[in-house]
Amino acid sequence: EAIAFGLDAPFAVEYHDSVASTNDRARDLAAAGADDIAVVADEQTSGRGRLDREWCSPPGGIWLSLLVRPDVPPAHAPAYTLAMAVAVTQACREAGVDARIKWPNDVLVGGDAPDSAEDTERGGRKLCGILTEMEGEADRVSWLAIGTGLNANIRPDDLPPSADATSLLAERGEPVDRRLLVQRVLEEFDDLRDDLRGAVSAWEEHADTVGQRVRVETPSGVVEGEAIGIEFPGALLVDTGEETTRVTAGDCEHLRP
Ligand code: BTX
Repeated sequence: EAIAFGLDAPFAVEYHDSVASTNDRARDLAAAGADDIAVVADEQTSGRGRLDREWCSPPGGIWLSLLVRPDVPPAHAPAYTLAMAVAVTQACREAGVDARIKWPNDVLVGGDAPDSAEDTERGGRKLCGILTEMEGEADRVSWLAIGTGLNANIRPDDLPPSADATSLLAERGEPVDRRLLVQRVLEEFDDLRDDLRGAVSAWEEHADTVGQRVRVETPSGVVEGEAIGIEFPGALLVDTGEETTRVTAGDCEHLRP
């Protein structure tokens, strides 16, 4: 199946067989003045995660960066990451995979669902990660590149062994139609971006994090407690037992009771 052709999506789509990073390509397009365009690649040769981590991007994935120029302050950017996580989760569920979101930017399978017997030691298998980059002034975003790495038709052997990763292929036992999936993700995102507060509520419905005991490594230290909610545009509220802390960035681990 090819992801290149016949897409009927609410965004222009630029397709690459192989590219260093779709986020880098989106940055270049932003510098050239482009707007509302999705860059999709079959393979990335230097895919990036957060904090300069490597993102393994073999052929068969959906490596997607969506360039948008919303008229919002930079502080609202996290809501776009959450909206993308919701869009991906819904599209994966339509493809028959019971995906859940872990704050802020991971889409997982298994592990934290209350009735899940598997992965009890591991906290879920990572299906997708999102890296949003932006440029802007103090009061207004110039552009946002929402980079989404979805392990679609990737064999388990081709995923990083240490990362508890999974793919739609591994979960379903058969490949997905990537073209349709890209289209559904873009359609869902297009709906959600017009109602970001609604997107943040939808996020809460699809997320496992709220209600869990969590340990979050933030840039200013570790926060541990019960995740009690999410607050627009994307802060996690953690009840530490002494106070409610708003966490805006960090790596979150769900703790077992
Ligand atoms: P993250 O920093 O939350 O996660 C990165 C970590 O995830 C890695 O350190 C590794 O342990 C694990 N990992 C690496 N590759 C995979 C994979 N394919 N599946 C599951 N786990 C993996 C998450 O960063 C954000 C990733 C965004 C990727 C997209 S792809 C399109 C766009 N272009 C680009 O270069 N990055 C984004």
